Amino acid sequence: MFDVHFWKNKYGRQVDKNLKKVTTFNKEHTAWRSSVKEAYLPAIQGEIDARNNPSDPIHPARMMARVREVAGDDAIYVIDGGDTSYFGATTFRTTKKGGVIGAAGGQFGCLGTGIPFAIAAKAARPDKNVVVINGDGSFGLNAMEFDTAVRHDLPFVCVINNDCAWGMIKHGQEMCYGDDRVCGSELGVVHYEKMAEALGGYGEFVERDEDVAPAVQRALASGKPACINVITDPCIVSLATMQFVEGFKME
Ligand SMILES: Cc1ncc(C[n+]2csc(CCOP(=O)(O)OP(=O)(O)O)c2C)c(N)n1
Ligand SMILES: [Mg+2]
Repeated sequence: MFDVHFWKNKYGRQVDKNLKKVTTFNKEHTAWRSSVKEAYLPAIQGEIDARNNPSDPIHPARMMARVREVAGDDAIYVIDGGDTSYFGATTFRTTKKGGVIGAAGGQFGCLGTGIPFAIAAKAARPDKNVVVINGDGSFGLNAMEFDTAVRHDLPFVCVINNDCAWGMIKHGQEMCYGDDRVCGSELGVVHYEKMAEALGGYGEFVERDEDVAPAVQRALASGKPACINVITDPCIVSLATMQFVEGFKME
């Protein structure tokens, strides 16, 4: 039988010691972070270019950059989705602690937490603009909470990065099994913004690059819980998905 006490005595103390070393001595990560950034630059150069140039269909990195331009670095951003989380995490910055909030359970964790977290953020900080970036799939998990937000007058803007799919899963299927063997991961064009409108919120459907920023502006000005449903390029695969899929291959 596995003896917990024996395990704790034999290995536990060493783990404690190592953790202490890490937390006590390794607080300065600047050099390490710069070397990682440098190493990644060739891989993310395309995304950096995409942010700065209009695209048709809209590149998700471009869509996020436009949202950031409008909402600014003083807003509270909440991120929810698969590939969407990657593009959100690489785009949004904040000047304050807690200004960019990821999924419950950490990055790429539990889908569906975006809208509830946005409602909580607005309740806690009514003076702030709160923007949630949602994948279209993850939006569906707690979209009914628009009703809660309307009832309690807690306005936030939900921008959907709508790639018409459970993108991270679909791209994984394509890479592992082939483009013709995608299963259960396509969602199609759905007018989620109409659901927000029907519940008393504000909604807009966006397909063109130049319409993203004005739509987000109107949503912020509406003073209502808002859903800006942006159709983005379904062929873009995030670096996170590529790394996951490659990492899981056992060869
Ligand atoms: C509650 C929950 N269910 C399932 C998953 C597995 N999962 C990870 S990413 C993903 C697809 C997410 O799709 P979407 O929200 O549209 O984001 P996209 O990847 O398309 O940007 C799924 C199903 C999860 N992380 N959490
Ligand atoms: Mg999606």
